[in-house]
Amino acid sequence: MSARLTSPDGLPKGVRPGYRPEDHAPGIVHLGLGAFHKAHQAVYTDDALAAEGGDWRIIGVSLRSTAPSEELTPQNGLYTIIERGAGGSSARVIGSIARALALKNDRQAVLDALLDPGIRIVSLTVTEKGYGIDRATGGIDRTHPAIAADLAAPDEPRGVAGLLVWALGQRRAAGVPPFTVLCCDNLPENGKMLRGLLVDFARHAAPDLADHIANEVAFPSTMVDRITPARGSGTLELAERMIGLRDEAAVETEGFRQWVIEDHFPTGRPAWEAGGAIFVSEVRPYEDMKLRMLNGSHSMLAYSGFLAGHRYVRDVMQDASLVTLIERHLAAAAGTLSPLSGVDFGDYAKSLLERFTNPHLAHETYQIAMDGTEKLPQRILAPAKDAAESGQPLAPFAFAVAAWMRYVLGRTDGGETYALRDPREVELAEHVAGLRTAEDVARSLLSLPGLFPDPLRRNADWTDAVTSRLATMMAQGMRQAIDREADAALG
Ligand code: CS2
Repeated sequence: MSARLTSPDGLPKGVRPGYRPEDHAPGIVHLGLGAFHKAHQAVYTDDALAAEGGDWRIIGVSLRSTAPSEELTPQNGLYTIIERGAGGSSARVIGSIARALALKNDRQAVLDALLDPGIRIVSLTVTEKGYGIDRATGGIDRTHPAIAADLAAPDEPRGVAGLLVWALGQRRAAGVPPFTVLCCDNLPENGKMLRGLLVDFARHAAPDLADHIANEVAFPSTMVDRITPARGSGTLELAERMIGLRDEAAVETEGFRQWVIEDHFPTGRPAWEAGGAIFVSEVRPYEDMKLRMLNGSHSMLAYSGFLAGHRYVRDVMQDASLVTLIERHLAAAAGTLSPLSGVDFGDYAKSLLERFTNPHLAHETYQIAMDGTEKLPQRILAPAKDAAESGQPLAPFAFAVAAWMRYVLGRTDGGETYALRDPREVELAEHVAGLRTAEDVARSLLSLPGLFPDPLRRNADWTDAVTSRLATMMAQGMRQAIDREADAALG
């Protein structure tokens, strides 16, 4: 068995970080130390450190799991990133993570890090459901478990809002400037959203802080992109073959990466442009493009592809009818966007089809299907509403929603059951329990509180388009429904 990765010494140039990690102090706390962060922001930070130096290493924190810190700590934060493209694979070791902590085990160290004046940015990838946001009001969702717990005990925070508001309050009391809060989750206007959440949380938990957070803390929005599957069974063996050392924390990802950021960092930032990050004054158009085109078609293909028996996205891309529907979806989503200077949505769609086809990426449809109630609003329902308002085709979005509703029934056409993995899974199951017809299922799910925008719910064209597709899926099976829909699309 090979020795374990613990130091960059001895690694070939090009594989080891282009700087001495121990020469750089931490400047960032990152909440949500998952594969995506390791494949995205940590890589950009690695590039920035190599190009410009600075005290910008990352203290990574997992809020729930202890696995990331157990994997990374014995390796001094080092791990391999394996980029897998059609043209081959490459590996490099990332040195930007200075420490890996788990809130459960290292609570005091996490709190100390958040108060450290050297920490100038707190970034986050906690998934859409991690925030506890009420999408209707933009404020806190009091039924969210972490929000409820943190409101009850604001001085012993454990969720995102509780931790950040507590830390910003302590920093203000100690005369330490606030950190910049950088949301890196797939949510529209994610900086603005997080600001609204924290201000509302503060109003309830620490009212004298609400204005301070609203006026003195920077919340730049960002669009993040890199397709990063959950680690597969072969990742660690592959890493060992590629770098000659054992690495329990290796990540596989695609070659492509993109990061568009609003340049508002009053407390400084790493030179992320060294890794290719783009700084703009207005991120919203990029976010809409990515959420509606990439993530929207991802969700559509995940529900329909999973129920048609496709385990991976790359398998979906071998299904001619589904490719037709993905192309149609991309065009419909593009039709809802305002023009973006320098970007051709047709070229963007082509690049997405290529990325989805990557034969070396084992990205499970079941992984993308997770958390539908958190993902549909920005990916499918917002563009559907815009399409309805401007008289553009509703069919692509109605097909995606019908596939999600079919998925919510919890069993395949062959009768196999699966877990929904959605924060509202209990409520979803209750909503469809005992219902037999597509009309009843569609009516019941369309009435879920806070999910479908009212103008869509009241739009008979929309409800009919969803219901008729769900009826085909339920009566004839997903295979038939996909083929019929693709035939109609080709018209
Ligand atoms: C995917 C995203 O799991 C999902 O819902 O759509 O994680 C997607 O792979 C990333 O946003 C790509 O940047």
